[in-house]
Amino acid sequence: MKVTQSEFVISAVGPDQYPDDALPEIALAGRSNVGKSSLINKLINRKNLARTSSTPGKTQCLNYYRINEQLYFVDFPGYGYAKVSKTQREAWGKMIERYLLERETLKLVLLVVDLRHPPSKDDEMMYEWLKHYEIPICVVATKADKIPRSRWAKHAKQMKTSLLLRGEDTFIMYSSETGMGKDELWSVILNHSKRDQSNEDEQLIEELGTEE
Ligand SMILES: Nc1nc2c(ncn2[C@@H]2O[C@H](COP(=O)(O)OP(=O)(O)O)[C@@H](O)[C@H]2O)c(=O)[nH]1
Ligand SMILES: [Mg+2]
Repeated sequence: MKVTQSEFVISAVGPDQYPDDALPEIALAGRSNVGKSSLINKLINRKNLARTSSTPGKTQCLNYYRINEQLYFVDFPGYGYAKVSKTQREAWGKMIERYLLERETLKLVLLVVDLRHPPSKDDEMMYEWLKHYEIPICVVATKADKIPRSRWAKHAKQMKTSLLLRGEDTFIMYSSETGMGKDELWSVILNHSKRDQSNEDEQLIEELGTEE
């Protein structure tokens, strides 16, 4: 994927601020500090567009990045940050839940986890939540460069087993340092952003047809 244009659009606090141009959206969920911003930067070859956060957990917004006038990356606020109050946590949950339930342009969630460690309880809950809503998921296990190649397979297996990863969901080992997994991830993203579009077009044509 050749990224010729990428820009930060908005830190949205609610639905009325989400873009309304109906481009496909790829959301990123994961623990604070897991490497979501770095993942986006590596994908689009920008050093610092998605700022690698200095104060994790602080942002309670959905950060929108538009890529090639073709799709959006939507960076969720990281979960599992200890210093966040219960009220903030609940507000986070409500915003994310509403987005996941109502956002028609959402095509795929990248669940970003740390390949070095087993998934956290929050990772497991997020995965089950997404399954419950029948949202397509790609699990991206990042920071692969931080463990030796000889242990990749073992860590991957442990991650998949602990998450109870279903066969329909892709699992990708990734590194924002080396670019490992980047091409594979782009192909999953593009595949999902195109998916349903033709179905939706057909549906629209059908609906228009019945109106006459
Ligand atoms: N070695 C290595 N470090 C990473 C990788 N991804 C992120 N990091 C580091 O992990 C820290 C948190 O990354 P960031 O992207 O800000 O995480 P976010 O809070 O999920 O957005 C930063 O210091 C990054 O440089 C990776 O793939 N490899
Ligand atoms: Mg970040």
